[in-house]
Order: sequence, then C-alpha cells, then structure tokens
Amino acid sequence: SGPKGSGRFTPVSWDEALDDIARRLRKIAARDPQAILPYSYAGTMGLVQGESMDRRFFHRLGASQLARTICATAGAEGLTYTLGGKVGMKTQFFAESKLILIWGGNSIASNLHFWRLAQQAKRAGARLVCIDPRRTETAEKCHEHLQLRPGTDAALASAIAHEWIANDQVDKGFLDEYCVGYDDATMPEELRGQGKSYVDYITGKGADKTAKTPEWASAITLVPAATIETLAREIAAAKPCAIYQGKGPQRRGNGEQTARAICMLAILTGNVGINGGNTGSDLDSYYMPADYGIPMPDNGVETSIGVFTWIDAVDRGTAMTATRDGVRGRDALAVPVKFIFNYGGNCLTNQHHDINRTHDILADESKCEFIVVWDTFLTDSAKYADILLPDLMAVEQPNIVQSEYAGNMAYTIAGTAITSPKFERRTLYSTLADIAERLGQRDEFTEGLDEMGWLERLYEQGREGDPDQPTFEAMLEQGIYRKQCPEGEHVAFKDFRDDPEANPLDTPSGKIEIYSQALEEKVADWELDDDQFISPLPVYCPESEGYADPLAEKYPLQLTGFHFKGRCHSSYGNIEVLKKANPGELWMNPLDAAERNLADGDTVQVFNDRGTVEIVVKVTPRIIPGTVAMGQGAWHDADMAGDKIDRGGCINTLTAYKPSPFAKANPSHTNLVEVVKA
Ligand SMILES: Nc1nc2c(c(=O)[nH]1)N[C@H]1C(S)=C(S)[C@@H](COP(=O)(O)OP(=O)(O)OC[C@H]3O[C@@H](n4cnc5c(=O)[nH]c(N)nc54)[C@H](O)[C@@H]3O)O[C@H]1N2
Ligand SMILES: Nc1nc2c(c(=O)[nH]1)N[C@H]1C(S)=C(S)[C@@H](COP(=O)(O)OP(=O)(O)OC[C@H]3O[C@@H](n4cnc5c(=O)[nH]c(N)nc54)[C@H](O)[C@@H]3O)O[C@H]1N2
Ligand SMILES: [Mo]
Repeated sequence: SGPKGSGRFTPVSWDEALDDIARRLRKIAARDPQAILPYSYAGTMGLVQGESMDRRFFHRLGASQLARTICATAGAEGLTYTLGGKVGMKTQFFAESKLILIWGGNSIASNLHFWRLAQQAKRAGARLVCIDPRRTETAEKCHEHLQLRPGTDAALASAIAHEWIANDQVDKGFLDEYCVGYDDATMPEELRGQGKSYVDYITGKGADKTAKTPEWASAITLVPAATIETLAREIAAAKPCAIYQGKGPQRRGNGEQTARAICMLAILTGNVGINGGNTGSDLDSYYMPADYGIPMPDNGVETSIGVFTWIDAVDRGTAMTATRDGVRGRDALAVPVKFIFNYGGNCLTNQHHDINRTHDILADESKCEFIVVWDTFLTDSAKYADILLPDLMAVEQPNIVQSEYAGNMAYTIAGTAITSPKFERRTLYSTLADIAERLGQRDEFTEGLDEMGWLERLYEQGREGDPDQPTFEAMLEQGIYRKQCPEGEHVAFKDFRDDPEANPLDTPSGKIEIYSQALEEKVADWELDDDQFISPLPVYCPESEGYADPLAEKYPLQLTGFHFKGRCHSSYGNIEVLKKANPGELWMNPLDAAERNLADGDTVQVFNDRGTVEIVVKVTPRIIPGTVAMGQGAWHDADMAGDKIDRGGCINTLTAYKPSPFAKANPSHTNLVEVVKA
C-alpha cells in the first residue's frame, strides 16, 4: 500500500493477505500478545458479525482490550458515583408527567423511542421544554426552547437549585431519607461543619463563597435570570416532572460533572422513582431475557483503558498510567499497541478526535507497526490500513441480532443471506477461521461449526432463558421476534423509592450520593491539567476550551457538534441523494456572521490550531450567538500529503484529543474555533 492516509493499495489475493496477517500476528504475539488491539466498532452487529466473534478470536491470542463504550462514557461514569451502577438500567414511564425537560438531546433525529414517550405525555397535557444551544428538530416541537451557551448546563442547574432552596421548594423529606450530602445533617459525619455540602455550595457558604443565583448563572449561560426563575417555579409546581438528559451535555470536557448536575434537579424535587418522574438521566431499554453469550476464552489481560484513549496506547504506550490516563487494573499500561484490527468502524480517524494529529501518529510506523481495516466502504480510516479487507454487506450473510435501544419492546432479528457472495468479498467469521488455521487454532476457534452452526447453537442456548422464543427453524422463517417488557414501562428506581433498606443503590452508602466521598478518594492522587477539575459535589466547572478559556481570545467561537439526521455517524455519509437532502452546513448566528461579513450559503473556513474545515455556512438565529455547530460524521476529505484542508466538513478535523478529567472520555462537543470566508 501507499503511505498512510493516501488510500492507495496494491491488490493481493486472499491467501497472500491472510498469510501476511497470520505471520504478523505470530510475530507480535511471540513478543507480547497485548500489543494486539482489536478495535471493532458500531458499523455492524450480531452473533457472527459485529465484535463478538472477533473478540473470541483475539481473546484466545491474549490480545488487549478497551473498556466501556464511547456514546456516554463521561455521563455514565459520573453518574455511577451519584446514583450507582444501576443508572438507566430501566426504561421509564412518562405518561403521567406534567412537565418534561428534554435537556441536550435531539430525540427526533437520534432517539425516537424517547420521542414516542414524550409525545404520549404531550397528548395527555404535559408541557415540553427543550434545553439546547440549537433550535433542533426536537426543540421546534416543544412548547418552549431555552438556548444556553454550551458547556454551562451545570451553572443553569445550580441556579434553579438556588431558587428552590431560597424559596423552600426542595423535597426535604426525600433528601433526608434517600440522599447523602444535601446539607450538613446528611453529610458523612467527619465532613460536617466544613462548608462542604451541596446547600453550602449553592448558597455561597462553600469554598468559592459564591451564591449560585440566577444572575450569576445568567452571565455564564446567557439565559436571562428571569427565565431561570420562571423555569425553577415551573418545575417546582409540576408534580411529577421528568428530566430526560440526552448525550450532548456529557459529551464535553466537563461531562462527568454536568451529567450529575442535571440529575440534581430530579433529586432535589423528589422526582426519582415515581411514576412520571425519573432520575434526570438518559433512558435505557428492555432487553430479551435470552442470553446468547458467545463462549469467550480468558485472555489473561489485567489492564484495560478507556476506548477513547486507544491512540495514547499507540503513541505513549507504557507511559500511560492509572492516575494520569485512567488505566485500570495496573499502575501503568503493560505494552504499547503495535497491531490494530479495525473491523466495522471508522474510528481510526473520521470518528476519532484530532484527525491531523492521529494521522501523524499512525504515519510513524515505528509506533503502530501494522493495521488491518475491514469495511464495506473505502472510508477515511481504511486509508490507514496496511491490509484492507472487503466485507460482505450485512444482508449478504446469515446473522442473528438482538435489540439495541428499542425501548420497552425488545426484539431479535434473524436473517439468511439474500444473495450469494459477489466479487472477492468474504465474511468475518470464515476468514478468522482461516487465519486461526494458519496459527494452528482452527478447531479451537470454530469448534467444528460454520456460521449457521454457531447461530443455531447460540440461539438454542438463548431459548433456555426464554420459553416463548420460537425454534431456530421457525425463527429463520419468521425473521423477527419481539417481546414486550412484562411491566409495560418500568419506573426506574421504584424499588429503591418503595423500600430503600431492602433495595439500596450500589453506591457505597446505598443512597443517592450528592456528595461522593468515593469519587473524592479515587481522584485524590490523580494528575490533572490545570484547567481540569473533579469535585465530589456536582458543581459547575468551566471547560478546558470552553468560552472562558483564555484561548477564546484567539478562537472566539465555541464549536459544538451533534448526531446528524442525514447519517448514522459516518455511515451513509457517502450517499449522494442523502447528502443532497441533508447538506453539511455550519450553523452560525446572524450576529456572528455580520461581524465576519458572511452571508448564508458562503463557503467558509473553520479553523483552530489543529486544522481547517471548508464548509458552507447556514446563517440562522436557531443557534445561540458565540457558538457555531456542525453535524458529526461527514466524510473527511483532505490531501494529507498537501494542505490538509478538509473539504468534506468532518468535525473531527477540529476536535481536541483531550480526554475528560476522570472518565477519560471524548469531549467531542467542546472546541474553540474561528471562521473566515474561504
Ligand atoms: N466529533 C464527534 N465524534 C464522534 C461522536 C460525536 O458526537 N462527535 N460520536 C461518537 C459516537 S457516540 C460513536 S457511537 C462513534 C461511532 O463511530 P463508528 O462506529 O466508527 O461509526 P460509523 O462512522 O458509522 O462507522 C461504522 C463503519 O462500519 C462500516 N460497516 C457498516 N456495515 C458493515 C459491515 O457489514 N461490515 C463491515 N466490516 N463494516 C461495516 C461502515 O462502512 C463504517 O465505515 O463516533 C464517535 N465520534
Ligand atoms: N440520525 C442519527 N441518529 C443517531 C446517531 C446518528 O449518528 N444519526 N447516533 C446514535 C448514537 S451512537 C448516539 S450515541 C446517539 C446520540 O444522540 P444524542 O443524545 O442526541 O447526542 P448528541 O447529538 O451528541 O447531542 C444531542 C444534543 O445536544 C446538544 N448539545 C451539544 N452541546 C450541548 C451542551 O453543552 N448543552 C446542552 N444542553 N446541549 C448540548 C446538541 O446541539 C444536540 O442537539 O444518537 C444515536 N442516534
Ligand atoms: Mo454513540
């Protein structure tokens, strides 16, 4: 192949390719198998596609592993300390809600399951309020839309809390019985009387001596103080009230804190665990009782790192530590990554941050020695492959897929190939079996089964957990099997609300931890940058590269992203008809456009120290002044041997590789840029 990123390849036969892959695997495994990183992604799923079979193959080799998913890492990790690991483990019933806040989620474009529930509530009389820097498709359909400056949600939440505390509107009974750290009386004993409780923070008796008044928040969020006061009154009066938190607010440099701060509003009003209320976090779905688990050999690896930090494992390797980089299971990473197997993902470059930086790291072949990419399209990530393998499309191979994010209706889909394989493309499983053969492990990997054999075995095993499930043959015939959550919709945390002694949360105290001592202890010896911050309380902290960062003098516009209606990430981003219907655009407020002499439809350059994107500007009051926005997932299109200007409009040319403080998650929506006419 040509240089990394060039996209030039020389055709070889499957035998040559597989011989080469097997030889490299053998060589690297002999040195240390943990230098091998299987990095499969969200492109495809199921029992014989997706990451399951490749995990089985690589676990046997002793390859390394990544922890957690990329979608809501910061939020989920943060909330674990407040609400425990059960967060969002249930769906939620909104029909009784009087008021629903849709906070940083564009559910019409990206999460229809929630929108269905919100509409049911709306028809029954609920008021919908959307909180987003953009007037999204969802905001258009709500009764009210509050535009705030991105990354400042925790300040807004704190000011609402301030109003309730000042006007005696919190649910004190709930806070006393179910929570730790609201006021001195519910603080851990040794911490009382030190100004460390949540009330102390809000009322200005804490370390920063600042009352979190609506005026204070207004200067930060750009939401008028009177609007904050009205919203506070409205939430307090609406019983029950639900706060649905999308993934936008937590996909940021201060995401862990923000997710916790928004949940405080549900906690303070005692809306947790009741019909029509919720925890203030995201939703989850009902899953099939059947367990189709693929037998996974033990890879004997003790460490894992956050999925976003894979590039550090290439670049800095064993310099990655527990207290600086969040390495789990050991003080430091044992071995740097030397071999990447990227299947069904565009996360080497297009979907990962700071593409130009990643390009330089991957181009240095003394770091990562070998990359295999396996996709159905020539994506930007594919251009970094040493060997690029063509897959069959999902509909061209047999598979069984279990439900994802399907709300209260779980499903299983079974399918057989609709055509015979065309051209030289091959399936993952049969090819892994051929590589295993070259490593002398075919029988251990396949157990003598082909794809249909595995599907039947795993499906039948799952049937033991769900007697209603049709037989394998009937399933192949009918294609889809659905199962309604037996309780209709769950009420999340209801068991805890009904009997907190018998059903404690899995936080250290068993209660909701507004003040988290566990978090405080965990990070006591962590090394953070000066502009990063972790607090045991859900406080507002400015973001690194937020509006208040001194860098804003050079790059005065905040750039925030969103999941786009015209694509699923980068998937379908190359389909011309979809691009025509959903053009890639940079949203900019008329005030910011006037300052820069820009008109709607102009081609502009969006840039910062990391790179430059060329894109068409959409001048619209639907975005708050001072902030610009573009959908994530557009196909990166730059001459990487030349000017590196990305004419495809991919936001990850501009995003920072700066893992969030303690989840070490992707701060995708937190960036500073400037914009000029191209
Ligand atoms: N800036 C920014 N970056 C982000 C995000 C953000 O909000 N902002 N969001 C992040 C999130 S939440 C996610 S989940 C990730 C998603 O990132 P990815 O998982 O990389 O998602 P896609 O870009 O859709 O890439 C899926 C790939 O799988 C391929 N594929 C599809 N079907 C098949 C198949 O049958 N076989 C094979 N072999 N390949 C197939 C597609 O062609 C595509 O290249 O992006 C993350 N990146
Ligand atoms: N059509 C489509 N649907 C998808 C996807 C897709 O790519 N395309 N991806 C899927 C996946 S894997 C995921 S993870 C989900 C993600 O789905 P969402 O939860 O919708 O996540 P985002 O699009 O990142 O952010 C949601 C909203 O947050 C806003 N936002 C950004 N920053 C802030 C902030 O600081 N404060 C507030 N209040 N709002 C902010 C954005 O403007 C956006 O409207 O969507 C899934 N659904
Ligand atoms: Mo995601």
